[in-house]
Amino acid sequence: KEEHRLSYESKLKCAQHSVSKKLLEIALAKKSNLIASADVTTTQELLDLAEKTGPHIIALKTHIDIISDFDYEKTILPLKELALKHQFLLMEDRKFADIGNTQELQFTSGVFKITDWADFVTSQVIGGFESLDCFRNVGVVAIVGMSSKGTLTTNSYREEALKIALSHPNVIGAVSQHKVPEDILLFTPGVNLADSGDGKGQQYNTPQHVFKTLHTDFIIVGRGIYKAEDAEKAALTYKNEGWNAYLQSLEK
Ligand code: 5BU
Repeated sequence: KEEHRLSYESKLKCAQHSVSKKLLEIALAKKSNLIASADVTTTQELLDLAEKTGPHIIALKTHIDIISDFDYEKTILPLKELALKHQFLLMEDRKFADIGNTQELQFTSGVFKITDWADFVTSQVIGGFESLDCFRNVGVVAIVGMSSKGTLTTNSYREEALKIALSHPNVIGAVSQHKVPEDILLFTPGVNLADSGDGKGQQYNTPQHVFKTLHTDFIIVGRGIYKAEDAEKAALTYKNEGWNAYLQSLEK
């Protein structure tokens, strides 16, 4: 028999980490489980997307190192203002993958100073349990499984990665294309309503599919939104699709 999934309300009751709590509170307040992935390459496009999608999303996912004209004052300060205005969190998809000391430097130094503005970050767990100790002031989403064709995140890798994710106090969730235990939040990229792939290895599923089969908590949508003619309308569509799919997954 199919197991029930837990609702956001019940996950909120047992949430330990302040970032998990915030995410779940925003999800319930906005009736949204949508994270927009801002894979754009200029500050203007980033801020435009944040302004348009802001009311409909729980978080904006950045790859801050692809912004060609990055400038802390001109890029981050207005982005933080938009996050406050529209009540969404900032998720930097840095995918750290080194020893703890180097990750700590990448997290705190350089031009991006991720530690100063990101609410949560993604990290590989390939460096082992202690490599995640440096992310003290943010939440970590551990990369457990990837969405791309031929990924090396096999069953046995995912099992070991999950052990680290479940036991580390800085970890709030996992990125995966497979089910994870209910005590960790599941973030699923590779979501698109129109395409099944991008010709570069990405593999897409629909919101319906990921909520029903993976019991995902949050969907991550990039090109489905920022490449759309009307990004705001697309965000609203994914928000509604995601929320309805979540409600249906509660009934099963
Ligand atoms: P897309 O345009 O919706 O394909 O963008 C997906 C985003 O999610 C993009 O920023 C990727 O870096 C990110 N991603 C992913 O697609 N698949 C994964 O397994 C992981 C991250 Br981990």
